[in-house]
Amino acid sequence: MLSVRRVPSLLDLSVALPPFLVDLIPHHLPRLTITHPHKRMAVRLLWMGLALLGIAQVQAQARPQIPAPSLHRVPQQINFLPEEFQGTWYVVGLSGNAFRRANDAQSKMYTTTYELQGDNSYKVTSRLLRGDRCDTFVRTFVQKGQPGQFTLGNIENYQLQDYLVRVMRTNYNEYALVYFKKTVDGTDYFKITLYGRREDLRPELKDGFVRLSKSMGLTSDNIIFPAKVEECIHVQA
Ligand code: DBH
Repeated sequence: MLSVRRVPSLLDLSVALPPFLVDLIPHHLPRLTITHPHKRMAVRLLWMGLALLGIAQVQAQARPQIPAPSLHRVPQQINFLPEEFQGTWYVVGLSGNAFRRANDAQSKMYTTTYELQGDNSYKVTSRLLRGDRCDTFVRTFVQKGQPGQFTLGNIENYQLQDYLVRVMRTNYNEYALVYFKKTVDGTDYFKITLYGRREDLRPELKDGFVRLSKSMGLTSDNIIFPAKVEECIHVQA
């Protein structure tokens, strides 16, 4: 008798649960008349536990499920040549623990241009088509640690606790693989970009990028090949 009253109110809570949990909850259970007080309490605790699990799950989905790899597992290009790396790169591939193919399927190719400054930092300009407008985004990469590794200049102007860029592999005139890690509210987000000097790259290079991404714990669902665009992104030398 009591259970018929109370359990439905707990069930109402389950409206906020993700569908898979709602499906798991046996809706006929409240109809069973559990008369023993201890058993009623146990059932109530079970409902509450399920509700809390659901809330935890919803929160967890906002954060990346795949942790950033330990830095000693991230390769670094030896004898990095800052002058040679300059110029414009097309973002041919993009992977990371915040990317989902389902959500980012419409993502468009953009370019990032590296220009060495007097103090050896790079002025880094990204050019992209957003909606029907051209956007540019400028920041500074300052060398940190070995050549080919950088952090963000003026990081205090961004809502970031940490930012790291590491050129993993490049032949300078064709492709580059670059690792990025940012820390926001104590959470590490990482991404790998496959840069090309042109909008197209050899399939072997794309395959290598996919293998590298998977070796860092990512799945096919975290790997995107942005669609080619012609507007906004080309830069004359
Ligand atoms: O630079 C970034 O925006 C970035 C870096 C690391 C990013 O979007 C990400 C990981 O998801």
